[in-house]
Amino acid sequence: MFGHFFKPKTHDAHRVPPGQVLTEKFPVLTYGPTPALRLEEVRLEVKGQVEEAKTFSWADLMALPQSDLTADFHCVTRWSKLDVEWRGIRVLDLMQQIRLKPQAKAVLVHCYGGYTTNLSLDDFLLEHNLLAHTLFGQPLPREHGGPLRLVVPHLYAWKSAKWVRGFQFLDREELGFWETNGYHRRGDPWKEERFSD
Ligand SMILES: Nc1nc2c(c(=O)[nH]1)N[C@H]1C(S)=C(S)[C@@H](COP(=O)(O)O)O[C@H]1N2
Ligand SMILES: [Mo]
Repeated sequence: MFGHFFKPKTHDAHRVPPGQVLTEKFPVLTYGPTPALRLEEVRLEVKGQVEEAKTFSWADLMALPQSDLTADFHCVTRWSKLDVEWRGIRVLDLMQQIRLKPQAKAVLVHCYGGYTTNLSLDDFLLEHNLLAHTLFGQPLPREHGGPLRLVVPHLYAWKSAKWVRGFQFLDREELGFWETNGYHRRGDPWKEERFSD
């Protein structure tokens, strides 16, 4: 379906989670239409269980520290891509701007186009999580979530929400789009958390 898959070289085998095959391409996996957004209209809204809700413009986001991330990408439909190179704003750097209420336990990620996905606060507040605007040194292509997507590399890629529009902090877990349609609430590829029981 996505061209040819291959088995990892021996030295990479430990990087491929169970049940996954490698691809050198970067397949596009989108449910529904692909939003077209101009940078001037992009907003990132942070709301819910926070002391003060905040909205970030593109300029606000670019003024935050910028970081690189090289990470493997694992789709639950069984393809993995090693060493994807992203650049953007670390979730932890964004969250320096936000004071969470003590009861915040989970986050529901909202996207332009209506897609949602859920994360526990523990899975969200990790150093490697990135709001990416650049892929392999180029502006993030629209089909891959440009201008701005979340990258959560330790979980299956459906958690890496494209065209992200906001973070809603919650005092208890609320499931997102795929999670209400049979996918696992967490999605750790190393534990093969593909589907809910
Ligand atoms: N907004 C949005 N984000 C999304 C999706 C989607 O349909 N809509 N698909 C998810 C799934 S299932 C995967 S595997 C990855 C795919 O990212 P890619 O298209 O850049 O490969 O995006 C995730 N993020
Ligand atoms: Mo996926």
